[in-house]
Amino acid sequence: MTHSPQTRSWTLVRLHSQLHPQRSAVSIMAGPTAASQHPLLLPLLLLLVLTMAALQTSAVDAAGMTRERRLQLRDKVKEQFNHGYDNYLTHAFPHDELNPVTCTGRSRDNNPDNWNVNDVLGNFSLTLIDSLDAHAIMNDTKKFEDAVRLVIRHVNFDLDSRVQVFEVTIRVLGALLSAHTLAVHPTIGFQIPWYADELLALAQDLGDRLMPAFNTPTGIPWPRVNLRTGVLPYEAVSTCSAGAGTLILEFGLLSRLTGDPKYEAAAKRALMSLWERRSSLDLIGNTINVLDGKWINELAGIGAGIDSFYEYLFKAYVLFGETEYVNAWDVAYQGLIKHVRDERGLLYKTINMDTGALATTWMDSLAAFFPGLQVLAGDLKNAAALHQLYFAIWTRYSALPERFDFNTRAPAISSYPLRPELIESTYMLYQATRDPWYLEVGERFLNDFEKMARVRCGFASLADVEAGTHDDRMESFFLSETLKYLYLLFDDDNFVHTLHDNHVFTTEGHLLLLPYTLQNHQSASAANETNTQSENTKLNRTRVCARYTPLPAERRSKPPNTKSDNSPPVSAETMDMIERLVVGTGQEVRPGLQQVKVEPADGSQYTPARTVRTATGLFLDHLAGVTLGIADEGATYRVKTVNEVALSDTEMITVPARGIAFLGSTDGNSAVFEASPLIRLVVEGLDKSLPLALATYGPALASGERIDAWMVTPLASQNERAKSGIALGCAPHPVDMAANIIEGNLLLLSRGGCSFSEKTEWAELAGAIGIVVANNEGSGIFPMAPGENVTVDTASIPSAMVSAREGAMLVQRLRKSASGRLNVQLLGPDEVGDAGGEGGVVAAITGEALDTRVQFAGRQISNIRVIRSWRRRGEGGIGGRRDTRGGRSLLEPGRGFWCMRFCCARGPAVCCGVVK
Ligand code: DMJ
Repeated sequence: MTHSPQTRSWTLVRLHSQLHPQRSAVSIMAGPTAASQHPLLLPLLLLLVLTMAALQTSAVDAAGMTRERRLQLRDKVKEQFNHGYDNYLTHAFPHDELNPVTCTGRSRDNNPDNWNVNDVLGNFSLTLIDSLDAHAIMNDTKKFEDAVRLVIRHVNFDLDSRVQVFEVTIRVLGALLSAHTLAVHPTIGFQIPWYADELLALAQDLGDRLMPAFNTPTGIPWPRVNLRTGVLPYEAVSTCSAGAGTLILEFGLLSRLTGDPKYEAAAKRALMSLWERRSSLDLIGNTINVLDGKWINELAGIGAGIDSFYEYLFKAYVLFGETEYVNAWDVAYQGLIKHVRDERGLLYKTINMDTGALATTWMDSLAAFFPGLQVLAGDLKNAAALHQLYFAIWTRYSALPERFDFNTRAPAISSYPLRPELIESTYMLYQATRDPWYLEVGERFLNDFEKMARVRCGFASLADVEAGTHDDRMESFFLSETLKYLYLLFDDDNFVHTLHDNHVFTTEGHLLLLPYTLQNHQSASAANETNTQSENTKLNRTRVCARYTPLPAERRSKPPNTKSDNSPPVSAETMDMIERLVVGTGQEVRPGLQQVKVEPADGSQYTPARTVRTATGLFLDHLAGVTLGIADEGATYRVKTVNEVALSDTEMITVPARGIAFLGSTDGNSAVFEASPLIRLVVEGLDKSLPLALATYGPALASGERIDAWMVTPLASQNERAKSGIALGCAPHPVDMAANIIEGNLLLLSRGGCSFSEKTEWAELAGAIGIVVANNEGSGIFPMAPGENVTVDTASIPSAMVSAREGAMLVQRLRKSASGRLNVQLLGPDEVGDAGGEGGVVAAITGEALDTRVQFAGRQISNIRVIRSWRRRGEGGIGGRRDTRGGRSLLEPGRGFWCMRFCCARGPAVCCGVVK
């Protein structure tokens, strides 16, 4: 496709003429020469211009929202911003974040498993920095200058903080660069007279501290660095695509502003290195190994873990004007439209990057940014439809659940940390279409923030959108992004809308400017841009300004019709589909929408199985892959089918009581399940044994089998730095530690940082005889499954999980032990028979007695029998070789959502619930 510099975005032209109707009219209608030749022409023109301007104004008014109302809403957003920001300064600064309910500050806690906090909070007054450019955008010159001064006085990055490269880049580096360009820009209006590039110096210092992350064979950065010491020796090798591919805007601008090309070169290499590893469907996966460049998680889509990779691929072109970005984007976008967007044109699915097979049935709230990106790329039609889908979910909860399951039409994760994505897309769509509908949508957001989230000292994240409960946390992006976009939506006259410099909003909502004057600092990569692309894909750039040139007219979709009746700008048919996707009709599947929990007995360590509705039946999602078709029999429901196997009236099915069950489509007549058994850990000095869930990979322990061992752990180390890395066990253990501590012993590790099978692999290499992984949430345990890319089970040491609580207790005991080790025994599972009651709903099980009942809509399901299964060493089964071809948990196309691709080997110890 050709990108011509002459082509102008209709968005920009339209926006321009709306903001300056007089100027457009004069220049189009007649130049000064014509006017001087006809004495009457000037007054006539003036009259015409005034009439047009008046018409334009009243048209906007008639379209739904007066200018006065817009300004009221804009000012209300500013009041909301000040409520959050002022309270942060009063109650939280210099901490990183504000706890708005208790009016206190929040800092990192150095617990490596608490990544949601410690990836982001570096002890550098995050909220102060992240908000910097918002003051300017909200036209608060004083607050902007005060905040710049405060940052210069207080912020220093020489910190012993292990943080995520991505988070610090987008929230901190981006904010510093944005504020720097605003503080020096001669015409925008926020120049600070005393300012002497201090923010740029801070940005460069921070950039230098992040640079060690790029030191990998692939150029794909390590996900985390310690700001003082660089990459820790035990850093996890896996990074998500968004983490590695969302750096080019900030690092690129840092290079352009400092004149040092190394930052841009590193970030560009990372982005392109990911892109080079795309599949034949032109999709990238979710998680990749930074050392060998192999995909760890092959799930493709536009949600969590991938989202902003696409954003930066395109926006790098917008800011820098280099064609290789837009050429890659073109291919990437086609890949998404072809494979990820479903045939209805509405859902953007999560699929396997190689096969295209559907992998999950959820949509992430993070993906609500995508319509904004589609606007920028000129695809308004798709943008409007996807935005509408997300807004329909919003209207159900007055918020956007973190994850929404389009099969159950219910939140899969119910929290809402006041994210900006949907507001950002609304702003972009309004800028592009001027459809007043989007202003109404914005007003709804504003009111819902007030109603759902406003508390005494700020705005609180929602812990549960259905219950309306709060988390005592205000993430920095609420000020830096969410409210910024909402303000911009209502502020037609904002300077951003008439900027002449290359500019772009980063994924954290920071305004990055690349003024013309800096354009001569062409990047090394731009200078070397090869001529390998065909002629028609190259941008005909000018020397002065390689400005973003949107898709040519023939590639752009038509803008949705502007409405004046406050109805959504998508077709009735699309609205119908949205209605069905978000709330369901209740007709497709009976018996209704209710979710069911399969509760374990009190004291059980197991997470309850959850029965959720699918398009054609019930899905036992904790027992992965088992779908039940059920019939309504009045007082009870009866199982009619299990996956694709039909049941006759006299037949019943069996499901394992707990753990993950795998369904193989063996011969069409049987369903094969496996549930991992509970084994036990006897610990010296403890009067009762601890239950452990054996992993689904590695050798099993036979019933009655006993392994005597010493348990050791890096978790008990007093050295915090060593502890955080080693405790995860996601990299080779140091030779001396392996030889002196691990070899011959049972290793206790902490959950997180990499896949379970990676932990097992490194432990095995260090000579451990087995691993116990302490869960990091709640008191539950579950059978650990291998990483997504593990197709052959090679682990020869057993792995098992202990609950977080009992793991912590073990660490305490290990700390107190003079030798640093504990005498333990691992015991195989008790011998337990198939204790299901004949034809009973669900039987109690002897031994670990789970009085599990499967109910739906308050009624029991009549012919499920729950059995207990176990494995024995050497008897094949799941512990043997397996054929996953493309990974577990992937769903086959054409066979419905519920048909798992996983196929376990046959073996007498693998429990087969024989249907016939
Ligand atoms: C922000 O930090 C950025 O928008 C990022 O790209 C995704 N997550 C948050 C907001 O949801």
